[in-house]
Amino acid sequence: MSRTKVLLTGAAGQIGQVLTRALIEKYGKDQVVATDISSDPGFNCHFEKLDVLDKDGMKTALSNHKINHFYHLAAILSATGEKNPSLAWDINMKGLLNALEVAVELKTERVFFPSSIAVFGEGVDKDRTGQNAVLIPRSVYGISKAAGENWCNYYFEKYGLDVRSLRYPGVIGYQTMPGGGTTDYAVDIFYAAVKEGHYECFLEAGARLPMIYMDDSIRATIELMEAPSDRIKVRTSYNLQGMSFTPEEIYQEIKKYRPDFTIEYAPDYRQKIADSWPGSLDDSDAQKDWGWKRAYDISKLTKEMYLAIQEKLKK
Ligand code: AKB
Repeated sequence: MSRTKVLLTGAAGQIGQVLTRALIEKYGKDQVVATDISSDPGFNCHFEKLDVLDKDGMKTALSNHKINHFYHLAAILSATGEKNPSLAWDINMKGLLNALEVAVELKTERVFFPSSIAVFGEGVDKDRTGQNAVLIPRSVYGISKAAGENWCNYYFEKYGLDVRSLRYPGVIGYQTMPGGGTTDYAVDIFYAAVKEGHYECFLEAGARLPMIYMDDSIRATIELMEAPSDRIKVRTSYNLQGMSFTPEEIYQEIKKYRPDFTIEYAPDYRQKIADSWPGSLDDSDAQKDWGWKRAYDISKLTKEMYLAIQEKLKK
């Protein structure tokens, strides 16, 4: 096999920035090409502006740099998607189809597609939602991700494209800010705790959702992409679980570091999206097939997040 050379779309996003840096660390800066529609956030690898709706531009970038691992991350998330459904559909669907078509044309070895807990909606057990549970999403974002997973499976079956995917829970990290998601509160709350000592939460106190620490999500992504092809049995998308908590539970954890921290609940339109999502996922297929194992629980996450943000805001 040739040396791994990766290209990412959406590299300036919440996960993209951290994943790009992790891939540079793993493969070396000359082996990574970061692309995004917005400008370079300061990577020390090659960066190109790329709109995922520009199929020719995508093809040129992948072919010029002789890419064999393609991480197609660019997407509009759940909350923004509800405000602008047609934009979410175009970026999430057309962007993915461009990526899959180009990967087939160029015989790209491996493709990564990020899916989400948002693919689930009606008719599932909220607790430990299964790998093969029914997909009746209630958000535009969820509809696009459920369709996207099926397109991935189709390209695998029809063209043998080695495409791999994870259903990400809400990703929580101190390095980057999320944007336009329903789980964003779980990052915002830490900044509010450190800066103001008060947080107004846009979800209800009891809105339990699956979450994952950034380190775990990056490790899962790279482990999935590095696994031998015959270990990948699911070609739609793997359930991935880190931990589950409610706003009130994470608030109580943060109070251990800042006892005077206060919270008030002012649920908005995002509560309806959260209501449609599972409270936890059963990720035993990921564990069994390619060895997934989470490293962070709520207390370890809270400690690292709080201390890292405190340090960051001192500078
Ligand atoms: C969102 O809240 O939209 C995302 C997700 C769970 O996919 N973080």
